[in-house]
Amino acid sequence: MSKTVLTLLLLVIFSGILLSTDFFISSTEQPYIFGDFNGWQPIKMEKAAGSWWYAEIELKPGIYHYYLSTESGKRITDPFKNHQSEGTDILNIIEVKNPTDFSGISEGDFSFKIWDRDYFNPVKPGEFFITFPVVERLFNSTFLIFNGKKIKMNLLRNYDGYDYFRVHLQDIEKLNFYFEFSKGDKKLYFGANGLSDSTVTSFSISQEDLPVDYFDTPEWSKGALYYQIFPERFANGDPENDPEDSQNWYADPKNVNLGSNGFFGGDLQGVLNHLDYLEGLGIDAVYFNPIFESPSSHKYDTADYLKVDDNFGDYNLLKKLVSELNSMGKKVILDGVFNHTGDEFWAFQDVKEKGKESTYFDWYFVKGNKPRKYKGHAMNYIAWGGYGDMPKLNVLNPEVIAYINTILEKYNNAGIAGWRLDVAGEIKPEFWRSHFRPTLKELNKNALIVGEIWGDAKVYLQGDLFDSIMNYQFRDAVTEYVARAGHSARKFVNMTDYYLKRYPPQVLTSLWNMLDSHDTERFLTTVYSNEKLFKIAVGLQMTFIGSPVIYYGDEVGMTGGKDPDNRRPMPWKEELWNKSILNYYKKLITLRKEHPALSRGDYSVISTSNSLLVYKREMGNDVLVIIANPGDKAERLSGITGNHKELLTGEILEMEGLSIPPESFMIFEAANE
Ligand SMILES: [Ca+2]
Ligand SMILES: [Ca+2]
Repeated sequence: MSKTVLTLLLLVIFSGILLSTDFFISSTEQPYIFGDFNGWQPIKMEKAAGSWWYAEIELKPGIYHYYLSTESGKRITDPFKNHQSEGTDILNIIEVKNPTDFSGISEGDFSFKIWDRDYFNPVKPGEFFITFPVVERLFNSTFLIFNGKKIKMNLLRNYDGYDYFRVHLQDIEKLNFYFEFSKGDKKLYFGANGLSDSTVTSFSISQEDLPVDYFDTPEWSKGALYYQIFPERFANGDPENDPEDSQNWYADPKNVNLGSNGFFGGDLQGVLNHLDYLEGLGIDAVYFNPIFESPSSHKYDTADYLKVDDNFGDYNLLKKLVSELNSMGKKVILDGVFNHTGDEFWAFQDVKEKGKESTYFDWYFVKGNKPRKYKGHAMNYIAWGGYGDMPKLNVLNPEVIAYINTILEKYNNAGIAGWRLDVAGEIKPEFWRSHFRPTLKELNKNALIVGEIWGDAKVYLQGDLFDSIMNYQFRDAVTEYVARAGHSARKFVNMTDYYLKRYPPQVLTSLWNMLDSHDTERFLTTVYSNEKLFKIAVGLQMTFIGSPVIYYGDEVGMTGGKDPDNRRPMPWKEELWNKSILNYYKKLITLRKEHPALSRGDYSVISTSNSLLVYKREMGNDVLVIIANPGDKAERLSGITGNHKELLTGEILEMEGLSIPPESFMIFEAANE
């Protein structure tokens, strides 16, 4: 094919293509774009944060004229694009170029949007992450030209056809930047006027008025270590308040009722009696499953939110417990069950009795005049999971909002540090965004909000809903890698990269990394009580980026299948403890305290090979190399040389060609000279 024919062919192809073109302006009123690309018909711009608006318009290559105007007819000049005088008015001009003009590169190869947190991510004044995704292998390197200085962007990871370049800007005063890259001997730029090979306009915006809001998680939550307590089963400190028919704490789990109507007498005094134990473990925070008045053992069917369950204690005892934990430097997180109440909750009782005549009728979703008796019949009201004893609460009802505010205030006064939100994805985001979050953060700006989200939580972690989530995706990755026969290190990396790449970087150390919970089988059971594999999983949990959550009793080797077998009473006879597991936990927790890299450092993968996983945690001079091999064959280490100290055993080892035994886990730091 001759060059002319090829050019002609390309022109035919490209003259038909549409290129996404971005418009981005600041205005106090809703702006519209009027252009010759659609016969001057108004195009409504979308709201970003602050005073910023944006629009993405698909245009064929060519030169276009346009202007911006508000509803009241006020003309605005787009400061980022070229413009010319048109009599007394200003017209903007934009040239949408053929990809052939840029060695085949087009704006479609980039997806940087300044109004999207994925790319432009303000953490706090002076601190920003900027991420620039480019179609993979297009450029070897990308630079950020920032306030006139050239900064090389790190290739963070390659994922799904894109290379992700990122910079973390700290202590900066002025935001003024564009991107630069080279293709052959050609230099290209990407700025507020799009892609160009000549003049580039910087993204120049003030830190007081950004197109994306600042968002950071509470400082204390970054890398914090949690202990999850299911109060009915942790410790019985007061036999006086035991429910009737409480069962023997040490009875064979096979012969007792662990379910929602089975009781053992655990309570808050039990936790108070074991504060030394929690201190000895070295945890930073306690997450309690629900503690409010409820007829069940799990208490997810609340009868009264303003009352601590009488079998657990009372409000004053809670206050005492929280205050003792706080004085030990430990935070307390409560379980917030706001999707539904229990059917014994007074408002629902009133609706059941009076039907439509009840003041609280609109607190629920009842079809017809009265909630129909549910046992043995179909329900006529919405309930969680179809369980009639958990009627769904109408959280957007202003009276319900006011009631929930009193709950937040009461427990904030007790000194708690935040809430874990039950089935958070089933509640309209509007409730979290406009009511729950602002109210709680107003009471305590350092309060932590953790959603129970099992899958991809990206939309919940954009700054307007939650600070963290129960990170079951971490558990899934560990299960796949450690517990399943494939033991693929690459799969572990892919599964964790999937969310690490998608979530804002500032939430990553605050994610609740769990191996198990009151809703899953215990991890020791998942690995068929293989202690070596369990220790690898715990090792990953304690060294991976995020906040480990220990489900009560895992640390002494408790086993248990799915709910409710995972809720057995915690043994307090030390002869029933697996001391090897407990000491291992303590050793790892000590290392977390000694090495800030483990709790708050950056995470990067060094290598994966079959079952061998090697990754790094790094914070300043604190650099640790973590190595796992859950496979049943030894694997040879490559790419790391020199003497390193293994921190679990204290051994000094030469890393080059080191054989990593099957079913092993190691943490190295470079040995001192
Ligand atoms: Ca008790
Ligand atoms: Ca009770």
